[in-house]
Amino acid sequence: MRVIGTAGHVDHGKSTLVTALTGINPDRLREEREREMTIDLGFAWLVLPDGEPVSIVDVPGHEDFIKNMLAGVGGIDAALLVIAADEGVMPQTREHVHILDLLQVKSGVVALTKIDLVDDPEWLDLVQEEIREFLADTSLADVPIVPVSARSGAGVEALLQALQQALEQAPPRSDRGRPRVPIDRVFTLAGFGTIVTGTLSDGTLRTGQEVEVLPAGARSRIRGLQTHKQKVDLAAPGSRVAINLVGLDVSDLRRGNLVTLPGTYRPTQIFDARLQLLDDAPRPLPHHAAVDLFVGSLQTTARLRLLDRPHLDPGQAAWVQLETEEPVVVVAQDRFVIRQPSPSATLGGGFVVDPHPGRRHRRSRPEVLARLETLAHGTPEDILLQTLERQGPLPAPLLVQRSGLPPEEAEAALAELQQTAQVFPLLPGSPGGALISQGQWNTLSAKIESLLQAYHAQYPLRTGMPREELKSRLRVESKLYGDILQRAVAEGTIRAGESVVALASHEIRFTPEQERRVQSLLAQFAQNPYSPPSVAESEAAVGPNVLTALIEQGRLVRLSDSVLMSAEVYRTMLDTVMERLRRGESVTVATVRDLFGTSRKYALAFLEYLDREHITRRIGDERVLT
Ligand SMILES: Nc1nc2c(ncn2[C@@H]2O[C@H](COP(=O)(O)OP(=O)(O)OP(=O)(O)O)[C@@H](O)[C@H]2O)c(=O)[nH]1
Ligand SMILES: [Mg+2]
Repeated sequence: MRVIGTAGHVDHGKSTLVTALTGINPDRLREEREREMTIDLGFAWLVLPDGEPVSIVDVPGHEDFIKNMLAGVGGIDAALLVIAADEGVMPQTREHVHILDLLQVKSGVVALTKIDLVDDPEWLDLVQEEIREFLADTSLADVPIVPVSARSGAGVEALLQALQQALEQAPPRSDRGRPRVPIDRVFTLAGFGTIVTGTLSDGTLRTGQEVEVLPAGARSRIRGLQTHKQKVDLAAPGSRVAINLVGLDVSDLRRGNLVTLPGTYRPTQIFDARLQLLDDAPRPLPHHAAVDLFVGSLQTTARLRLLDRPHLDPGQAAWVQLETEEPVVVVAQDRFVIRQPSPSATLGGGFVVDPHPGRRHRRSRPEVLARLETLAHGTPEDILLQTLERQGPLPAPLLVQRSGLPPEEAEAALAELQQTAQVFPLLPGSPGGALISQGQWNTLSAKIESLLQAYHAQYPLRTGMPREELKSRLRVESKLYGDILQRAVAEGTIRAGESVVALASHEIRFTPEQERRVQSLLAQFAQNPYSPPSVAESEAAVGPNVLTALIEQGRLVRLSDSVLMSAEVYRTMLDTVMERLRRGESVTVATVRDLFGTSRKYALAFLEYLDREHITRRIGDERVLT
């Protein structure tokens, strides 16, 4: 699952464009509709041309609400930067792009909107040039610019295609078995109780699971889960989720809190980080400056300790420690933004290097700085896992090579990862084959499960999803696909036949009315074993879908376009005919007709079916065993 976040100057048409794309007005507050201005985050969703559902977080453009914008962009995969063609790049266009750059959002699309207001094509060219130039030094340097009008609908299709491509380029959402949902909304719903919403990352959540809300550590249980207003039992990383929490009051919860599994994360009030100050930050930062810190959906104030210099100039980067006023939950490599409260301005941002240094570091200590330098790149284990996650299952030698680590170091780290089962052979018991990480496998098997679940819900009368369809939905390499299925079968989650794949728990269930018709049809087959109802008659009796299900279940055998037979009769005929063939006797259409007192048409369909199944071979009028 993926999330797109809007960005851009006030009144440039973000919410209107989201409505045009999704049919959902993200401005849900009365005050927003009255003032025609977004104040807080809005949420919408759509299905891309390729069938993938995606969420959209719509942010306010007005600078007074920049804090709400920051609470929304934390978990996005791609940006939809909206720039009005009649105005071009404006102050919050710049500020939002700086924030996306600090958060290293590299995928996205510029929607050059309101083109219906611009008659002059030269003006449009000029604005595009201005945008290109402005984006050149940012993480969004190479994103496409798509001219659109939410009013006329021009360009909306092209925009959808561009968003789809942008998401294909976004790094994968991984399942590290450590789910976390930074809460961005808390409310009560009559009949349900307390609901929180947010973007799930780093793991999956299931209905019924015990959870913990940090930093307070309050325990609760997931009574219900929803994605895009649909009830789900399992939510995958990247999903927008609404969680119905048991036994917690709205007053126990607020934006910035984190929902996770008990004991998974530990809050901290001091962490080490790499900090970059923006080129146009208004002033150098002194040691111990007070700043507003934004990480996940959380905002708090923090003191900034400069570890390697007396003050930090605009455009410079430094090793720092942040001491936060409130406990925060952060993970190494998490991105954050800092701002000065007044006059309001974004100063810079960076990433977490050590979430739990435990205490203040002495400043200007080479050994401290060297350790931070190493940690910033990640341990060899981290690097191997990242390589696997980006490049898919790989055999050990390729993984070692592509990690870019010294071979001995990589091999030792890989041994450690295998020892602790964080990495294992994709195909159980084949150590020379491709290796996969636990996280990657979790992601993959959850995806298989949810695709099959959706398929079974849509086609309850089919035995399963065609193998090829599942393969293309999973987007895995052909040579790995068989191994992936084999592993899922071994784990007991799915059944894989020659042509279809199904959840192990899937059963075809008829409605009582369908069941009644099935029984009546099967009774007709039993009464007239050798002149049974035709395909057309059976279809008329139970409907084409139920008939297909009966054939897929093996209760009826389809001998030809028009001839059906009950499975028991087919077995009996086959046994009798096989006995003759084994004795070396040949069998003709007339033999079968006379043996079973059936018609010629029926006997012919039976023998031709055996030929197609490669049980018999035809020589002249006779059949022999193949
Ligand atoms: N002519 C024209 N007007 C548009 C278009 N898109 C939006 N508008 C108008 O521009 C105004 C602002 O649109 P919004 O969608 O509220 O802008 P926004 O970017 O969401 O604004 P904030 O959320 O407050 O930052 C509204 O009056 C819209 O009707 C467009 O494509 N063409
Ligand atoms: Mg808006």
